[in-house]
Amino acid sequence: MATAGVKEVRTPSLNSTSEPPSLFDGTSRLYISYTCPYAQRVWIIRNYKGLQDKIQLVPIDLQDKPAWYKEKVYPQNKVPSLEHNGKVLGESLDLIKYVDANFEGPSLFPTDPAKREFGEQLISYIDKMTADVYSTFKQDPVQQTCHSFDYLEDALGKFDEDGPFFLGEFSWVDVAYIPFVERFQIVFSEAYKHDITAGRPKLAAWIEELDKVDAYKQTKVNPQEFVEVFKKRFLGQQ
Ligand SMILES: N[C@@H](CCC(=O)N[C@@H](CS)C(=O)NCC(=O)O)C(=O)O
Repeated sequence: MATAGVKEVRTPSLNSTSEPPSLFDGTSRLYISYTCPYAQRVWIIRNYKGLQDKIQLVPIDLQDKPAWYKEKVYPQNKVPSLEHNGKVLGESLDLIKYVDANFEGPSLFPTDPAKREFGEQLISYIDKMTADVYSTFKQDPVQQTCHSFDYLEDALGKFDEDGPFFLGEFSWVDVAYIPFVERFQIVFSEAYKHDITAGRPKLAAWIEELDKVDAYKQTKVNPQEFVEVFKKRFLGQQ
């Protein structure tokens, strides 16, 4: 098992010139991209459960994808996908549940029914929250995203007596949100000179605590690389 604190070496992404791995040979593989927030969710879970030796990471270059990925691995042609027991499964939120249920290691789903219910409620909001934030980028993001970040600040108050995470303890809800909040924090700071945690002490503390979780730390996006991708994709700059 990779030791906590030791940085996992990031192997180069596979592109259109790369050979496929020996598919369906019994190895479990998680296909990701180093910049994809959806893939990052499953990567964090894999690390947190200590599955570095059980689930091999296969990084894909999304700008120059290998044809075999769509043809032989995952016809939807997106990351993440997980090759396990002769099948390939996708969709990051489903994969979080699948890895939690089908592999060894600590569970990220609390047993307390009130926490389970609140967790589902927070997850049901996540696609709207991220879409709302992305939709403001060509307008006035600092003003227009206040309610989205305030929602997170309020949510972090619900179980704060148990800890700084959404359900008190670290859970799948934190894993689902942090890749997006990480990117928003970078973009707001770099492109709009705005700190999304200003006036939001719980959000600030949440990010600070997550930064201490090695399973997450290992997966963080390279900020410069992400800003470049963001400018091209969301602001139409070359
Ligand atoms: N709903 C999917 C979304 C996955 C997704 O959109 N992944 C993006 C990368 S972040 C992708 O693979 N897009 C295809 C491409 O860029 O070619 C999930 O939660 O897993």
